[in-house]
Amino acid sequence: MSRTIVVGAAQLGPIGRHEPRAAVVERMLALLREASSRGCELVVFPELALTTFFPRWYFMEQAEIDVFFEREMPGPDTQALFDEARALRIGFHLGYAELTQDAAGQRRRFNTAIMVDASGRLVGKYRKVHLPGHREPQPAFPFQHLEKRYFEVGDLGLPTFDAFGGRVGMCICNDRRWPETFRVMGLQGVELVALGYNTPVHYPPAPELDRLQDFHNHLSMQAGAYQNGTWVVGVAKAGCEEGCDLIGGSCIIAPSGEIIARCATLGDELISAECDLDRCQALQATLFNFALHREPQHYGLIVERKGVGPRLESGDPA
Ligand code: CDV
Repeated sequence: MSRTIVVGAAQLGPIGRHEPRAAVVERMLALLREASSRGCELVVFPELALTTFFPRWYFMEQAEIDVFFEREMPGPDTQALFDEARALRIGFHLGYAELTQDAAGQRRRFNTAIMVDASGRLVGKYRKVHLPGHREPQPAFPFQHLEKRYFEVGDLGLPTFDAFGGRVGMCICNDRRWPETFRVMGLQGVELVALGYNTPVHYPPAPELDRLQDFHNHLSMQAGAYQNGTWVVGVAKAGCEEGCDLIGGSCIIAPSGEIIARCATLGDELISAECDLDRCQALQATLFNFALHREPQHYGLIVERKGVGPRLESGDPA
């Protein structure tokens, strides 16, 4: 039986600070319908897809921050997305800011992504683990990146889910730069990783890297795909958003590490590709047969140490 799924990457152009959720959802519905006309079975939307990328501003009042968060999913504005996707028999991946509240009234905030299948069933949820940026405002920077202030580190690990006839995983934006992200999913036999991103062209702590933003985006995702023999679907929120330029370059990457479809604009744009999940075996069963070739007894530092420490003493090889 064929395990080929047609996947759409639904890049979004900029979203204004005061653009209503309902207007954004309308844009997403247009992409969803186009995906349907192309036979897509899964559509991937970006990180924090429903609003502008609000961590670029320092807000003093929690209430100002919370307007960007979803208290329920689906909620009043997102229900239409769920309804249309189910009617079109398309699954989707959606990034959003999640606000939870427990019985004691304790509130928690996460940078979250969900995967929903063609029947509207929630396949899985992921909360971003690698939060970039800073906790305190940086007055010298032209814009802020306050993810460390506004979100908690995700508490769900890096799980995978059986859906769409294969094993799927999720990560979010900065997660893609860390090989650990892909390897933890690779060790679960992941066959398709969906991820969204908001990546400014300008990186204030090291502006000499600005010219390489597109390169590093693809480098990270292509390496993650190849080294774990998995499909990767990376989707941007792109363009000039509230004066901040965000890279595009949304793409679908084969397990070989090759980009097989790529957005050409910085606006709302859908690309699609046929993803044969059986192609993962060409790497997962050979060069990257982990059970055969990994040597984890030599990888202890990866989990024992967080930052750089003293060098390892090796035995005298002579
Ligand atoms: N949203 C992000 O996680 N953005 C980071 C930027 C700040 C470097 C990224 O890794 O693309």
